Amino acid sequence: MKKALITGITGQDGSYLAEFLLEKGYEVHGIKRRASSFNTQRVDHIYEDPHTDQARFKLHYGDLTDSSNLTRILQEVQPDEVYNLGAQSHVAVSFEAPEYTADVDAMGTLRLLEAIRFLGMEKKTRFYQASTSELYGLVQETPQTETTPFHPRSPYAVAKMYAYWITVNYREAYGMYACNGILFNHESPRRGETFVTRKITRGLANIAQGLEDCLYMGNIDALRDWGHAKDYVRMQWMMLQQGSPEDFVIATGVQYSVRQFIEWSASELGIKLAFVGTGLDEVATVSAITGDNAPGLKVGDVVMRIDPRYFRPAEVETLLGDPAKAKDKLGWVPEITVQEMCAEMVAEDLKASQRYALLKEHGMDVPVSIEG
Ligand code: NDP
Ligand code: GDR
Repeated sequence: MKKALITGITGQDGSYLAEFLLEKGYEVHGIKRRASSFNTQRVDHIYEDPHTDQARFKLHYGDLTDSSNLTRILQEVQPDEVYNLGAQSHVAVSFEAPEYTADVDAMGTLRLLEAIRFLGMEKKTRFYQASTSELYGLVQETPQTETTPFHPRSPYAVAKMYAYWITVNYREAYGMYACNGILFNHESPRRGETFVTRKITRGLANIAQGLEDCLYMGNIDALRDWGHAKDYVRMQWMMLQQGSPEDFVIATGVQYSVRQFIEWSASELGIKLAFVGTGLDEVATVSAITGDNAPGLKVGDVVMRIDPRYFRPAEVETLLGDPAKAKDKLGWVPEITVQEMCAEMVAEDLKASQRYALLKEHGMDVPVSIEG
């Protein structure tokens, strides 16, 4: 039975990858951080009682800032494959906490690679690094491929650039099977609540149910190439099954704006929006309501305003990936479109909002605030 170790198993990708690998028959080990409250919601459904001998899903306490801990876990687990998905992954937050972001995202990757080498596992253990389209930042060519030059635009992207190159370096210097997946934005109902897609689907669902008044957004003209996390974790695994290690761009090859994502999400809720004004004064108002998913709204209500607090000190305006290499060499193509993904996310968030609305009706407090 193959063994995999996943850092960031409690995150969006970690949870889908763990499911995927369990289905493939792997024993899956994950590193979770100690927190003062439960932080395993995304993997609770695949939790197995560790007291039984058959358990194939195992969690270990750890942190990418702690090399002795990483070394001990690697020695204990002896994984065939390591997926380094753990990171301070929020671009805007990286401007607030740049040093911590570098420690986890850059140095954390080095700590893992060095621990594999130190333990003499560099010929046995394959390594996947969660690299990112943020490396392209101020883009030098469109669409972006494996050879497009990098120009990172945030402390997050700069830290990820170190992680990218140290992965390449360990491959070249020590013959490690180590590769980078340069993944473009990917989302799902499990996406963190402060990333833009989930902020929109969750926020609009709450507004439709009368739980909140308005969605406050930053740069809604930003363009992204969005895919579904389920499609992207499949590719993470495929990259580690080849004859030799290589880096791949994973993207859909289609680009939309944040504004379009807002329109689709509203439309899934049976709301038509009109965008009025420009710049900081732009708002989105309800121009029509069809169906009964928006009892909290009427025509003319303002559901979105611009708040400059969500602007970034340096923005990545546009990203569009070319996944041709992944298709040609690995036969990978994304199966879920961004519109299907948006519909799935809205449906899930609407269910939660409807439950909260019911609780509120009965006098209970509900968690609806959105920052991010
Ligand atoms: P999430 O933010 O959902 O998950 C990040 C994971 O990393 C969580 O499990 C988190 O733990 C863990 N983590 C954070 N800090 C530490 C630390 N100090 N030590 C150990 N673990 C830590 O990210 P995604 O699942 O969306 O992304 C997975 C990876 O892919 C990340 O590295 C991200 O930067 C990268 N990436 C993501 C893309 C995307 O569009 N989703 C695109 C390209 C790259 P906790 O749950 O306790 O917070
Ligand atoms: P990104 O994702 O920065 O691309 O990083 P995010 O969803 O946070 O932003 C996408 C774009 O939307 C704009 N935006 C807003 N973003 C947020 N979060 N909140 C807002 O209110 C808002 N308004 C507009 C942003 O400015 C940006 O242009 C994600 C993360 O998952 C990274 O870890 C990963 O590496 C990259 O995707 C690829």
